[in-house]
Amino acid sequence: MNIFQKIKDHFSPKQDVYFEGFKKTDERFGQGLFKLLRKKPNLDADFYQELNQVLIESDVGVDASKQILKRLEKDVNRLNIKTSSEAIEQMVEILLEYLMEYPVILEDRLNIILMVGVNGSGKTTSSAKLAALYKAQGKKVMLVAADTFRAAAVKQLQTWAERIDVPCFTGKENSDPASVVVDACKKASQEAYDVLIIDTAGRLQTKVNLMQELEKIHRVIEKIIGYPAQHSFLVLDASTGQNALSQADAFLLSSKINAIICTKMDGTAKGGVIIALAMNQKLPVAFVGLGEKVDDLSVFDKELYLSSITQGYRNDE
Ligand SMILES: Nc1nc2c(ncn2[C@@H]2O[C@H](COP(=O)(O)OP(=O)(O)OP(=O)(O)O)[C@@H](O)[C@H]2O)c(=O)[nH]1
Ligand SMILES: [Mg+2]
Repeated sequence: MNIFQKIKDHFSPKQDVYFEGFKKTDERFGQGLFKLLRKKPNLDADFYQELNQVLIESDVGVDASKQILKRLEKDVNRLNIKTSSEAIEQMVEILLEYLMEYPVILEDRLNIILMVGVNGSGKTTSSAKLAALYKAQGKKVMLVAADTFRAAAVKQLQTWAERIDVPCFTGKENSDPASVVVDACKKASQEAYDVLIIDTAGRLQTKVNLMQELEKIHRVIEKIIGYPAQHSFLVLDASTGQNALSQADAFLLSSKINAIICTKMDGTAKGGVIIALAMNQKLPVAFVGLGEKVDDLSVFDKELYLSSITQGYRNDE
């Protein structure tokens, strides 16, 4: 079956939300592929050069683009591919292979989700969106304001918590974030919560002491509840493009990260950064932020992602 048919037939109730959220990336990627096919129906050296351009313009990045093209040229020979349209199909097959999902499986005990990332990446908003998602699944959820540096940060999470009707655990202003986490873990264990979502302060990946603080948070969680936090999510703002890759490198070096939450997809054409993160950092994506509203956080679905960013190509098939 044609890869485009395969990703089109992959049913998901989130299709409309994805198509709308990834519209800007599609304008670069999908429409870029469409123009490329028109211009270069024959498979020659120029085709690869221009395909490279489309990938780079969509923020797939230089290294990942190079890897994709190298693999594509091999496949073209191996599969005796003759036309540009077949080559584009094969490239989408390759992307599907490289992309990684992260299905969050909740355990039958307290589940701890830790949200980390640089300032303004979308940690607080995504924490609230996640809380709403698990609440809707019937889980007993609590938010934890471990961003104790700014009173406004605590207030922001509390406001969200009230809106979605989920309890929010807070500590004293300027108290040690790890001590707030300790108290929250104790309460969550005693009161049989299913999910604890810990919102942490934004931290520059270059600040050693702030990165050590994350380690301390991990340590106290394990000490109090007897096992490590199950899910540690690095929240990355997709509109920072290639900068998101260096953030990921630094966080991976000094902290445990299971997967990414890639936010603000709706406002950027740089959605190809997900491909770069999968290929360079081998990081799966758990959720994507597709807007500012509470239900604008969706589980990452790689077929649907590829389908969304190739609308401009497929619509004119
Ligand atoms: N359009 C859009 N905006 C988003 C998304 N996620 C977050 N935002 C916006 O990004 C801004 C920053 O979000 P926050 O959740 O406060 O970011 P943060 O990481 O908690 O920031 P700090 O706590 O200051 O480090 C807010 O205005 C959010 O509404 C998204 O997926 N799409
Ligand atoms: Mg915040």
